[in-house]
Amino acid sequence: MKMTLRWYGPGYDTVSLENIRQIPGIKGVVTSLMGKLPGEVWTDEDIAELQAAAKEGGLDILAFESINISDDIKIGGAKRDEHIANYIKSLEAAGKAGIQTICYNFMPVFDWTRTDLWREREDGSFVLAYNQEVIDQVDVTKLKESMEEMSGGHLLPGWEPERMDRIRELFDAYKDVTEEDLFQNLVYFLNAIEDVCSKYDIKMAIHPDDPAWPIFGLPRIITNKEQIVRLLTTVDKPHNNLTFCSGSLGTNPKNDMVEIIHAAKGRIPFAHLRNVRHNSPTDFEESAHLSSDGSVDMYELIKALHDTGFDGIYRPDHGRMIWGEKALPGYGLYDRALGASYMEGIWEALEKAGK
Ligand code: DNO
Repeated sequence: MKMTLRWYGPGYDTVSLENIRQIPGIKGVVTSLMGKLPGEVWTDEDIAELQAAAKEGGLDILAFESINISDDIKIGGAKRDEHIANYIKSLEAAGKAGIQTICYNFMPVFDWTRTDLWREREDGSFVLAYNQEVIDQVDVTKLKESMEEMSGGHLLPGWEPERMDRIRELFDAYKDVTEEDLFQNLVYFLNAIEDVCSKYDIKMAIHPDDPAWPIFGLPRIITNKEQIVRLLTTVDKPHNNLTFCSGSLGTNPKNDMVEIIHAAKGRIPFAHLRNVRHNSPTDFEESAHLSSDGSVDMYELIKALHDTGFDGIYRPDHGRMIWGEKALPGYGLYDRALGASYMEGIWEALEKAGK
């Protein structure tokens, strides 16, 4: 099991590799080519440059998070096969560079969604939060503006401005796409990339939808155990795997995440661990990692990973903004470092107790 931190790469991240490297137990970073649009090819040169930048900071890249999937692939649109061919080229380049874990998601239009990126807690820390009542009142045509306002001018990962500019067009394109269509398009994509994945032993690790239910009337298909098991069994191949994310699956208190880890045993090459505190049936916030601060029992989750022989990479995922830090929402240094140490402590205790 290898502890990592997400690093957004040169020019994007406020956290330096120098600092990341000093977190005890860190084995590498997970990163992405932030300037690439979904559907574009990642070349050998692009990847070599990113690897060199990480190396210069003394760290290896252990996974790509994410090589994003275009909406044409998700919708089954006119450019689907062209974009899949490009994706295969990107995987070829990743495989050649020795990067074998690829995190991605299949959420329509946008990645994870929060309504508040700077909610102040009692102790003066700031956290990401979600309130369904706010979402229900959002005018999707003004989503770009509201997100810019909420993110305090930071570029929010997963909400590329290019995508936001096409928001109306994208909503139209998804009008007739059902959950089943989306699922079948995911299966089509996974089957199409199987060869290149086998060639380089690449593990595709789908990230769950966040929050774990449909929003803005768009279909969502990776929200619970049944859907995850269906995907893993429909494409029952070594390249089809899950990024287990406690922050995403944990948004829905009905998800039994220990059960999900057991159901996906052997198919979790990557884990994102963060805690969620449910304040009401329609409101949650991202708390500190500690079990006592949130609604998720982190010990039970890490124990389930340990019990199922997890030997992939994991990361503390989002953290609170503390000690006056200013960083990308969720991606400061300090609280993620605390989270990483806490998890390493649980893992060490589990290892020693098992002996
Ligand atoms: C949130 C992240 C997600 C994740 C993507 C994977 O901070 O966990 O943005 O990287 O959903 O494609």
